[in-house]
Amino acid sequence: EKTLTLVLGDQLSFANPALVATDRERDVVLLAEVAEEAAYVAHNRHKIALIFSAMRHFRDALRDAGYSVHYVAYDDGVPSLEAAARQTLDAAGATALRCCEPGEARLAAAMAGWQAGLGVPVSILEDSRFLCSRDDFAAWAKGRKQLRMEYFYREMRRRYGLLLDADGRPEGGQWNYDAENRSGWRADETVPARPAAPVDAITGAVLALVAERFPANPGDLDVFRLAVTAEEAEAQFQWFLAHALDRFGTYQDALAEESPWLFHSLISMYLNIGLLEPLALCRAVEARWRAGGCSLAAAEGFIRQILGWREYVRGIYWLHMPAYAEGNALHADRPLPDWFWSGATELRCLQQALKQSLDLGYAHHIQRLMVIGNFALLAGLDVRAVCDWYLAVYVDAFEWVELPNTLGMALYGDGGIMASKPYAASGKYIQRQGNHCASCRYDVRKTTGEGACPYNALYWRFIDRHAAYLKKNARMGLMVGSWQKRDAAEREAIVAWADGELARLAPEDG
Ligand code: FAD
Ligand code: DLZ
Repeated sequence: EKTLTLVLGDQLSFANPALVATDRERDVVLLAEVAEEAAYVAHNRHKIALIFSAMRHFRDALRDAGYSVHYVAYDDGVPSLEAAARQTLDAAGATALRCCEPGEARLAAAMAGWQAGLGVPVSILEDSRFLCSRDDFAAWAKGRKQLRMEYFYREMRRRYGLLLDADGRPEGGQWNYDAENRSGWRADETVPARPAAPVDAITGAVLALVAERFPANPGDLDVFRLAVTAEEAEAQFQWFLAHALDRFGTYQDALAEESPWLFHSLISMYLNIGLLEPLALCRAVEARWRAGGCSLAAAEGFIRQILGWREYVRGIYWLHMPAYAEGNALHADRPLPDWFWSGATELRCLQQALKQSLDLGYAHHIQRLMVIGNFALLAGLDVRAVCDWYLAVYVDAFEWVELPNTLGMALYGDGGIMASKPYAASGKYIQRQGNHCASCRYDVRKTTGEGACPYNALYWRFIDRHAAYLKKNARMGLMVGSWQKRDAAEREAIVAWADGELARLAPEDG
């Protein structure tokens, strides 16, 4: 039976199970640029350009490999994936459709109606590009009172034999070297210049299209630098191995004035759309360590992110959706300030993190979690609006990975499924991790009064507001206790100052 294989814009890999099942002689492959996917949030223009260019390059790679490919370009004006599938089924005379499962519950729910809508059998295949299947994760989670990434990660290390000694014990005697991954940035090392990927004719045409069709979306296309093929993405990763991995270990949690990415790998978007493969990256990093090319803390830290966190958040997403998206444990509902869309704030750390997020579609983990996310948590910004912002702004954002990180880890909206305590911090943390405070108009040593760093008073206001809830958490109890022991007048003054700052920075009327 001639079958149409639909390949989504974040499934651009020959290991895509729907392609593996495709008969090159008989079947037809469809890739489609459609308004529905390009507009369900105001995606960063870098993200749209990355996906469209990578789709077009993958189309050519598929044709070179002997597949018959039907390609719908954005200007063909086909509104949705379902419409593109309908058209192509008819044109190709195909009588069935197959696709690898999508990474977002929104699209999975829509696809569940396709068989009836299209009038042909539709098979949705399990996404085999992850290292832990949804069923395996659910089996691991079953019966556990509390899920913790660390235990999942150890099992994954064992399962894939990564960083283990000959007796199956963790190399170096410890599973986790997180404590060695937390140095603050003091600008006393050089950040190596990072090569941009080349812009070829296909990417050039896509950049022109995106500039014209998405004029209001965030993203400065003049600085587009992303890889759009598996080979280019691999070259970016090889650069990271040779020039950044070792220092990545040390500065994983650092914040720097000098660089938007420090020693981070900048590969999440390639992994998420299928241009790189997670196990190969982990094995390459292990090999680099075994060859003496980086510290064990760097190799373990990197592998933990890919083998541990990335798989873990995906497991949490599918285990708890769709209810997960409704979580708002701390009842946060303050409107997202407009300056989230411009970066126009005088808080230096926040300004830099927002600006690079909007312009490049990239911020590293600590910027996402402890600068932007922390502000949103302390200010009580509306959970749904913040999640939509993250989904729109980052090049690597797909809901399966964005939502647990934002709603769960950053905002504690899931009430503790992802994180054992809210990641709330005062300006002191931001100062310790980097050098933004030195260039900031606010004074991180002050909690109240003109020029005081807003993170400080907002932090205590957060503790005050959620004291009853946080007291139940073993890891937050001490902080609540120390706050409540303070003089009542002092507490009142801090909360009053924080309320004023909040009204100024994030007014209730948006
Ligand atoms: P590196 O710091 O070099 O890390 C290596 C790789 O590890 C990343 O490429 C990524 O694939 C993986 N990784 C690291 N941390 C995580 C994590 N917490 N969850 C999943 N994978 C992880 N990541 C996304 O891919 N898409 C998102 O939409 C996304 N949204 C986030 C939202 C918030 C609020 C937070 C706190 C984190 C989010 N992350 C997201 C995770 C992480 O911040 C990014 O993966 C990382 O910053 C990407 O940059 P990098 O490739 O330079 O990563
Ligand atoms: C993100 C995205 C965008 C911007 N455009 C397309 C598109 O035109 N066609 C397509 O197949 N996929 C696109 N994507 C990726 C999808 O939104 C993604 O596959 C789903 O969100 C599921 O993860």
